[in-house]
Amino acid sequence: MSHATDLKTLAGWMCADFSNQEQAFENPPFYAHIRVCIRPLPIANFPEPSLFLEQAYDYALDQPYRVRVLRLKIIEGRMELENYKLKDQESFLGAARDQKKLKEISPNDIELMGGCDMFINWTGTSFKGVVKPGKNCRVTRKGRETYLDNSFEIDEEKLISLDRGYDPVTNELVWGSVAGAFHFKRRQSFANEVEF
Ligand code: CYC
Repeated sequence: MSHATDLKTLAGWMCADFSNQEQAFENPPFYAHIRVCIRPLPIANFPEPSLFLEQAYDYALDQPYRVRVLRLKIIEGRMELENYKLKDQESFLGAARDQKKLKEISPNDIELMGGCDMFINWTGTSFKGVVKPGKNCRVTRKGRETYLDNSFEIDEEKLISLDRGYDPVTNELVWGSVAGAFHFKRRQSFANEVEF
């Protein structure tokens, strides 16, 4: 059984090669086949627990369209997650599937995405994350400024994730799944690579 500040279990569950193949197959107009690959960054370079994330279409695994570093922290008895961009995303493309590249990343290569911190709570059977309230996580997409509203849930079986962007003035949905959350399953776990 896990608990509210169990970074190791959370990281162990997050570090995997995830696919929503079943969902994409069942509902092709609404869900593309996406792969999410998360690997721990070596503690030699990142003394604070940090994960590297790549999101890609299954047919273009070597050209991920979203690359981030996620830093896990314990603050006031619960966990939080900070989101970082890569200053030069191009130089590290594919690092989630290439340990040699992964080892070349250092804290100097990343940049905090202000306003995008998340709370992560233990539900008793899973961890649930949500971005901190206040519409502060701004994402410009299709030339429009939006704020992120999201939630994800993870356990031993699955990763469920819903990320959407809304217009800060009208609260109208601008981007994100109209059909609901993405359901990912693990193809391969990297829990054994977690060093913290
Ligand atoms: C955006 N997703 C975002 C943003 C944050 C997260 C902070 C806004 C800033 C940014 O572009 O990074 C964070 N979402 C998360 C985290 C998880 C999550 C930490 C737990 C793994 O689910 N994002 C995912 C999903 C996936 C997704 C697994 C569903 C397919 O990690 C989609 N998130 C997604 C997209 C954007 C986004 C498409 C918009 C990015 C953009 O247009 O720039």
